Amino acid sequence: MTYENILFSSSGGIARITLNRPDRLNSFNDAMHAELRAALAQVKTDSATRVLLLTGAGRGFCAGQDLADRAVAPGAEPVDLGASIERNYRPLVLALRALPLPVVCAVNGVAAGAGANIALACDIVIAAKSASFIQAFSKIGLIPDSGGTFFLPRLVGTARAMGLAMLGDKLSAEQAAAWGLIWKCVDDADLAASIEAMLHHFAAAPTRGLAATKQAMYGSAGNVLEEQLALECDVQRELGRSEDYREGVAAFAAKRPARFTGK
Ligand code: T3D
Repeated sequence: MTYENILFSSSGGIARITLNRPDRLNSFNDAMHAELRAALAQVKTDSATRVLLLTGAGRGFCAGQDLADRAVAPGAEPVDLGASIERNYRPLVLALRALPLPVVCAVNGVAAGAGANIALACDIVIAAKSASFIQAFSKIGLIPDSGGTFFLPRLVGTARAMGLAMLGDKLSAEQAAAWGLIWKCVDDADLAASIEAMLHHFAAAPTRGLAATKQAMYGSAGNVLEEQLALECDVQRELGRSEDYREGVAAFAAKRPARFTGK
């Protein structure tokens, strides 16, 4: 597939996707969704890939749905937003969550609407100080989608989630980090270096264990303690048979850095 709305590359265990419609603040259209789906499928099937970066080109991260595609003539049939979510947003959130490797999101600028919640679907979110998060949906009569009504109350509590969702105010990256919405906020000049350090760390990390951490952590939302303890037991049993666990313990005993292969 040729990519026109995203940039996609992969090398050294690191896959990189850049949303690339900067003149529209990287808002989503159908073509960008299709390209994202194809790139994520490629990442999933490439066993050499051990971490994925998602970021945006230009001054924004992503402004959500391209509203130019939603302008309907007076009297015309409304756009079926449910169909759009079924086709595009729901599979995207689920694909990011299901990828068996860490997904790092570099929020380089404003993240609005579905753009904000796609960022929150990633495993580690680092934002530049000048970036912001806006649940813009309430301004156009919608609810936070792309997992917004799931992620927000869990990350920041119901009171803050309701304020963000109902007011649609801009939340600065610093405030987002202080509230626990994201992993951290860094000076704009430090974003690239912080992200590269994170990507190289994960490219040499025990990938299977990290994939299982995602599975267990996200699975906990639907479990009671007893079920979660059983899940931990099963997952740990499996990881105890991995090459990375053997290597980690051997490296600890030998007081040397571990050489994880992700197996
Ligand atoms: O529809 C479905 O399938 C259902 C799913 C919906 C999911 C959603 O995401 S709904 C929410 C959609 N997004 C928004 O409502 C956000 C709209 N954008 C904004 O509110 C503002 O642009 C921002 C707060 C994000 C940034 O403001 P600012 O002042 O920094 O930039 P700007 O001047 O507004 O935008 C720069 C350009 O990008 C501008 O184009 P121009 O005038 O230079 O030609 C603007 O029109 C364009 N742009 C920004 N966001 C969108 C957009 N164009 C199309 N769609 C956008 N979402």
